[in-house]
Amino acid sequence: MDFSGIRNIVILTGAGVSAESGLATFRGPDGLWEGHRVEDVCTPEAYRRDPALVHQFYDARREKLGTVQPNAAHEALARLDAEWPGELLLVTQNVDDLHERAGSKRLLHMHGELTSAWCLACDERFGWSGPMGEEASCPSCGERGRIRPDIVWFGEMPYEMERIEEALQRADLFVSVGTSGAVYPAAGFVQTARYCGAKTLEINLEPSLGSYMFDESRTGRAGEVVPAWVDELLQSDQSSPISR
Ligand code: BJW
Repeated sequence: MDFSGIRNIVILTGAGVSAESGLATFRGPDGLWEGHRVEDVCTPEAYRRDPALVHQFYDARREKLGTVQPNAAHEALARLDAEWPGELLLVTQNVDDLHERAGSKRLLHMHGELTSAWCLACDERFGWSGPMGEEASCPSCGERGRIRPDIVWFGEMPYEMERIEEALQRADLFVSVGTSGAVYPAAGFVQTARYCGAKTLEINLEPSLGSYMFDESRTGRAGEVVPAWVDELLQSDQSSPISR
C-alpha cells in the first residue's frame, strides 16, 4: 500500500494487540471466555443476576494487569503517536491500560477501562485499583454496593462514538490491529472509513471475519508486523511532499 499523502489516521486495536503481553484474547482456544460463557459475565443482565461472579471475573483481570507489560506493538503505536504530524486517533476496544503505559496519548477506550469504576447511585466515574467486589463504597456519594466495573457490556452504548465517527469521516487511513471483527460497532468502522475515502489496512494473526472489506491484510504477530508498518509509514511521511 502506498502511504504517501496520508495525514489523518484512525487505528482500532483489539485483544490481539495485548496477546503477546500475556493477556488472553476473547475468542479462540485459549480465549478469556473459555471458562465463562459471555452471557454470564459481559451483560448488564448477568451483573444483576450474579454480581459476585462478574466482580470475580473483572477483579482477576485487574489483578493480572499488574503482572504484564506493554509489548513491541504498543510501543510502536506510541512512537507513531509521538512522531506523526497529522491527526491520529487510537481507538482501543481493550480495557487494559497497556497503550497508555507505552506512552500513547491520542487514545480512547471505547469499551471502558479495568482501572475505572462507575457508581450506579450517583453516576460518577473514578479511577479504581485492587478488587472491587460487591460491597465497595463510592468515594463520591458514600453508597455501598452500587459500584460496577466501568466496562461496556453487550447492549450498552460504547464510549465516544461521536468523536470516533468524526475521526473516521476525516481519516485518510484506517488500520485495524488484533481484532476478530466479531463485535459491533467496532467491526463496522472499516466500512465507514472506506465509504468516506480512507485507505484501509488490517493487521491480524489471521484474516478476521471482515478481512475482505480491507484494501490490504497483513497477517502475523502484532509485535512484529506493527513496528514494521510504523517504520514504513513514518518513512513514507518523510518522503512525502505534503509533509514539507
Ligand atoms: C492476534 C494476536 C497477535 C491473537 N497479533 N493478532 C447482531 C448483529 C450486529 C450487531 C449485534 C447483533 N446483536 C447484537 C449486536 C450488537 C453487539 C454485538 O456486536 N454483538 C455481536 C456478538 C454480534 N454489540 C453491542 O452490544 C455493543 N453495543 C452496541 O451495539 O450498542 C448499540 C449501538 C448502536 C449504534 C451505534 C453504536 C452502538 C457493545 C459491545 C460491547 C463489547 N464488550 C466486550 C466485553 C467487555 C470488555 C471486557 O470485558 O474486556 O468487549 S465483548 C469483547 O469483544 C470485548 C472486546 O473489546 C470485543 C472485541 O473482541 P476483540 O478485541 O476483537 O477480541 P477477539 O478475541 O475476538 O479477537 C482477537 C483477534 O486477535 C483474533 O482475530 C486473533 O486472531 C488476533 N490475535 N493474537 C495479532 N499476537
